[in-house]
Amino acid sequence: SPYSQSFLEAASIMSQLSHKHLVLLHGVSLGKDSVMVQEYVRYGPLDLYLKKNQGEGKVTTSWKLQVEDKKITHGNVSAKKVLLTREGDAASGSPPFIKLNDPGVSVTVLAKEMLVERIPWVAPECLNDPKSLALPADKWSFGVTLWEIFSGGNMPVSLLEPQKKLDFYQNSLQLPAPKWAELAALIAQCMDYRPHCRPCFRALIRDLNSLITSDYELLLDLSPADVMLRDSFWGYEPLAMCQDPTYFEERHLKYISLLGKGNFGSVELCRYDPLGDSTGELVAVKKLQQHSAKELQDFEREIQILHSLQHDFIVQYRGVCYSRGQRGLRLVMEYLPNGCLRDYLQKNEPRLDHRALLLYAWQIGKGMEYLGAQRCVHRDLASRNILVESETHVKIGDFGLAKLLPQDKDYYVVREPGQSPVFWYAPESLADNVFSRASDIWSFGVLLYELFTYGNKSKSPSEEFLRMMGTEKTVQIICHLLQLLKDNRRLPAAAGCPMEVYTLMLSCWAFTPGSRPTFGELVPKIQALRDSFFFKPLG
Ligand code: 953
Repeated sequence: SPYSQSFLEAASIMSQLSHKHLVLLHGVSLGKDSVMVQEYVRYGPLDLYLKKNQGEGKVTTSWKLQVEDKKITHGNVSAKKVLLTREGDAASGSPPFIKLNDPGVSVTVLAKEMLVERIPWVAPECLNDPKSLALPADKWSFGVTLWEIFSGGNMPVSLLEPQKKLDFYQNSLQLPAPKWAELAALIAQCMDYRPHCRPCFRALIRDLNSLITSDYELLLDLSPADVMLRDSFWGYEPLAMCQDPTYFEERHLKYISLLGKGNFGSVELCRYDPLGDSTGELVAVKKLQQHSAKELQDFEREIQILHSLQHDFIVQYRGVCYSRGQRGLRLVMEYLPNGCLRDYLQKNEPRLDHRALLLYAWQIGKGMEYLGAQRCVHRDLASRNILVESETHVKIGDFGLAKLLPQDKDYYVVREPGQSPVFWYAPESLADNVFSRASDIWSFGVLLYELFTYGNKSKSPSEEFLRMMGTEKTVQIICHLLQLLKDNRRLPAAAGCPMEVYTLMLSCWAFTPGSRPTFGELVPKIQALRDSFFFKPLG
């Protein structure tokens, strides 16, 4: 494959080179998984090292690229590819020592989306024509790497979504200039959009050396005040973005376990660990199972919808991860350690009284009332899509089928029927694929039923309805279900379910959408019922 060929080329280049500032290649091992055997470099990638030691005022001394003489292009210069051999020590005056790592897969064979991912390190001219990779491209990357090092291993542009990254180059933008004028000038010279205008490495090294001798002492002992000054140099905005990411880098998302899997997506527990020391926080990451254009577009809408929502009873959007282009789009959410409500009800039935169930119903109702006010229809309200934050707090946890209502209509007609189990569907959804806030109310009634059966599998809506039907094929099931509902058959009252609660369910299951209550009307009724149960023992 072009990747393994590129890998061998990188190895071949590294094997021809020997320099104290280049990582030494011991050899390669070829096979199913080819590996390069390199010297061990103690402190690892410079960008992570800088981030870990942010605010401590450690500053690296100059580092030199002397491949120019050999007319070899590296093609992937960045702080990630710089390894730290020795830390600097201000007290003894010994400077840090770094080595440039192998370039990895060459930009000349990478897919366009991977190139976009490498913005701003990849030179603008290589984006349109990767074959134009030459020494000037390394000079650009060198400028970006300088900026990266002096900003403490941060690179705000790398966290932008792909289109914004492209816009950055299209508009010939520059990184925020540091206030240290000489350094700013050096970076600006390297990051010239005209490749032939970038200075040669000899001149760069000369300029860097003069910078080091002029300000090195001063920079080695940054007081806290200096650190604040340095941070304000770089403009607070882009750096604040790195500290509070809504764009998650794939390489820092460490997979821990699978939380759930559906027809369209799966949700994984990950640790977002940018420092690589397991101190990062746990997050829930949703990704697609399939990657057709339609699914991708729906997923992008789902992300937009969740991003726009903020409510106590709706799972919190944390950000997105764009890895390996579009295929790797992921939705990052807060992690709720108690999982989905259906399983939680099954496990904790003995501890959960009717007041607890009505509290969940009230919270979901509040969340749905808010959702409706945003003109959003959920379309898949069921206990499997509710997450448990704590024994007294639940959240609507998934918006995979959610739609925003058009301005001129209060309903939505979908082309794909039966995307979620039909036993939660209102009759108009079964008959005509019509979804509305009133059809969400129907599903809420079924969810209430699930609550009061404690998620019991043998009493689940599917089992109950199928018992009323016998064995049939999907299309027949839908027709039969619709007929049952027309005949005014409904799910039964669960054993021990209070009559008032069952009455509430039945009101949600009014055949005509207009006859069902709204969430605004339902929520106070649930509250009143809950209050009335205060003094009643478990029935
Ligand atoms: Cl709630 C939910 C809906 C859909 C999916 C799917 F199909 F995309 F994988 C998964 C989930 C889900 N999220 C589960 C589950 N058991 O299906 C568990 C979670 C979960 C657990 C903890 N925190 C968060 N989500 N945010």
